[in-house]
Amino acid sequence: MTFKLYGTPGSLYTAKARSWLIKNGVPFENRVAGEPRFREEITPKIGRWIIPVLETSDGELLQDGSAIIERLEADGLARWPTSPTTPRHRVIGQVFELFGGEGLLRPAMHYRWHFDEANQPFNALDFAAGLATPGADPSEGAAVFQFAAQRMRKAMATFGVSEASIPLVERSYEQFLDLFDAHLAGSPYLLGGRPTIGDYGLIAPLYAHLGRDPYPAALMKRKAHRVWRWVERMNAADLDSGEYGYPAPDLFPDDGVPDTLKALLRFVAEDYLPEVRAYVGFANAWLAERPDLKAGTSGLARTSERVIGRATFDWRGVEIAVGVMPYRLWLLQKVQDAADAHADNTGLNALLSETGLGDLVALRTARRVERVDQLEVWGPAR
Ligand SMILES: N[C@@H](CCC(=O)N[C@@H](CS)C(=O)NCC(=O)O)C(=O)O
Repeated sequence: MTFKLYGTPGSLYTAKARSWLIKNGVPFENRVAGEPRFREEITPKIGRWIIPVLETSDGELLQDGSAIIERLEADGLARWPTSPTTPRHRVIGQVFELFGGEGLLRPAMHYRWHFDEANQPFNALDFAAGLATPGADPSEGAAVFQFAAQRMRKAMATFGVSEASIPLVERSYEQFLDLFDAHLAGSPYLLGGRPTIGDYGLIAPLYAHLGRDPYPAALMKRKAHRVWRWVERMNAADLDSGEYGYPAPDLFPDDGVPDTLKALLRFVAEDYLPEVRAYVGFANAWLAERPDLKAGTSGLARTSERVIGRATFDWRGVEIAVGVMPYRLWLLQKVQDAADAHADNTGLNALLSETGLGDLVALRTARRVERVDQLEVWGPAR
């Protein structure tokens, strides 16, 4: 079976699904969202313009990186298990799926859209390559880039990038690079000798924006060679861990968590937990105002809408506002489901309290988010 992966070369979320397909040796074709077929046939079926979309050889469509990975793994296509099964590793995997896809959006947007001299010539061509009709006149590519760039610069504010937060975004990202680089001194992947779901979450921003756009790619190469190598590794078909002596594809023994990984978890607590608190609080207030919202609906007017409102909170001493997306709550639920899967969570609870991440498991929405027909909807009241 050959899959078709619709996306763009520089798309953050496409990078996650692509990396999984490559690493697991699953044959697929990289297709671009600029294909007329994507706009005309696929988008209406999905209900909104969104990438990535995976098409199976019998025409089934799957949208969403996390759903694609889960489904292909359930179909037996994983070369190595993607989701760890021990309590601590399982939760850590989900924490980094959430943090990678959603928590690194501030640096991903800032470093793509604020360094025009270095980035713009590359991105103009790169956006055209992914979004214009294949073979079209360059003027179509230029128009497509103008349109996308305008939207994305505007969208940047909904991720909390502002004049006041920019210096903090840079400081926090450099701190993340230092911590991840230090962790990778001991193992080629987040949890040891092979990639797991946390690596696939992290690769989304670290490949597509931060490891590939000219300005941040140079920064990563200069400041965090091991992270840059990990980005390369995550797009290689083998384990690509020669400099570690090509260790066996095993996770840290005994559900173990090295100190360098604890330091990364502490970073997530400091950097992202305030945002999680804000959006869970916002969602619960929003749900409380809509007691009659029917299960299976989103409460939004159009299927293309993804944001239920804006939550404001203090981030590293600056007030920022972010869009509240049920999709993020769905990924947060995955962390919580992972924690709920084990009867004995003694070791996990100790780790969460030691790293300040307890609230990530404790903070829940009054209703679950479900994905039905590729869209996020609210489940019944708990
Ligand atoms: N969580 C979704 C998010 C997908 C997503 O937001 N993709 C971006 C591109 S990287 C997109 O399609 N945005 C819609 C737009 O630009 O209108 C997934 O992993 O599939």
